[in-house]
Amino acid sequence: MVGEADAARLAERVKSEFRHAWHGYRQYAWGHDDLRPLSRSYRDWYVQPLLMTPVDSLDTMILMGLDAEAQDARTLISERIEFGRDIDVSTFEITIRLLGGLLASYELTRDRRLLDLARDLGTRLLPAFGSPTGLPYRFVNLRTGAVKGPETNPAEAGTLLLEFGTLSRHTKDGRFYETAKRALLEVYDRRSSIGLVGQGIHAVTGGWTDRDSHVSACIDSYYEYLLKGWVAFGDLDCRRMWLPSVGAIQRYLADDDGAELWYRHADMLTGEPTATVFGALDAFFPAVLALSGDIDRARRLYDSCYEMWMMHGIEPERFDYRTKRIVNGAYPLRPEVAESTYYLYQLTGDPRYREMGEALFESFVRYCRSEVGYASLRDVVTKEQSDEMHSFCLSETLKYFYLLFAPPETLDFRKVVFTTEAHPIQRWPGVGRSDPRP
Ligand code: DMJ
Repeated sequence: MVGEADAARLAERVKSEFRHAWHGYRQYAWGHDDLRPLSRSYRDWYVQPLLMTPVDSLDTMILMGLDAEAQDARTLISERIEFGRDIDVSTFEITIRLLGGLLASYELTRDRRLLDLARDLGTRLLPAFGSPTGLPYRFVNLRTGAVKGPETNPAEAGTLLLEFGTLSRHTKDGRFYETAKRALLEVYDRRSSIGLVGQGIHAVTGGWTDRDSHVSACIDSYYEYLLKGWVAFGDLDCRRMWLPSVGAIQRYLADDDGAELWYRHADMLTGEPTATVFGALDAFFPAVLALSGDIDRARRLYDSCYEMWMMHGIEPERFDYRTKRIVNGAYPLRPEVAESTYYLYQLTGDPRYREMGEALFESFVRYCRSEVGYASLRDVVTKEQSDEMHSFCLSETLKYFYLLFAPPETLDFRKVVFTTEAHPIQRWPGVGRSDPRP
């Protein structure tokens, strides 16, 4: 049983592990995107760094009350960040990590410099949506607005509304909301006659390029934003799209034998099952189900995810839940199980989620902590580490572990919605726009 004193101790422990990860970045990767923890060096995503780790993790520092670290990061961001670069960036990744990070930190600090940066970045991302369908290209040049990568997927095309909507809120410029909302509608309108989407779609033709349907990579956060667009903005179009979508998921993708609940892969046109593969990314779904009010399925799927984690003491990227064999054994410090633990604790108050969260956190530290920062695992069976610390380790994984144990006044769960990158944004109910398409 994790009592209040234990919870306070665990919150402090998570905070000190965050500090360990951040100080690794501070010492060996300062001014760059990511820390390489084993070689004690850095990785930049593009030819010029965009400060991925500091921007993505600033709100975690603020929530943890790490004032000196947060101040340091804010100074670095305002002095060094420059978005007008001749680089082709990922529309999706830059939106969820940088735009979301800047906006959540702006809401927590009211530092206008962060909002000005967000407005500049959002404006530079807008040309990505200039396809004939309104679906965004995967890449956009931040200086020229040139686009490339028409072959996209529901997750990359449909996980932009919380960030762009929040930018509209603070700039009073409705273009951001409308553009991202249109992209979401365009994905939904191309669903199959049985209500499923595939994992590949072409932004120019609007045709599907891959019919594999599931709740995993390339689709996952599209569903998340249908629900969260409704919760965050009271957007009734999002509600109209979420309800039948989750109905189709339950009908064709849920694999429920009465004992265990999992979600499989199926053909989007026929619903025919194609694979019994589940993975670390899919573990976001208990959180989404819980937020939607489906606590029973959320609890049962969470138990499956916990079993997946405990099989080897840490979760594999993908495994076959029928044969229990690993399909991809890497662990890149993903947050989804911690996220679902936090949601279920918030929404049920059941102390078992803190107990399970403690076990998850202890194994996360045992296997992934390195002398400098945190390291991904190449293989969850051998526990061999690899030289990567993704920014979501600080922005998401450690944030969700912290919030699971932190006192309630740290953040009011019911007043915010977390973006897919765990950036808490204030709810803005009633803004709900109608379909912005001509
Ligand atoms: C994060 O960038 C986001 O959570 C995204 O939605 C999925 N992948 C990573 C974390 O696993």
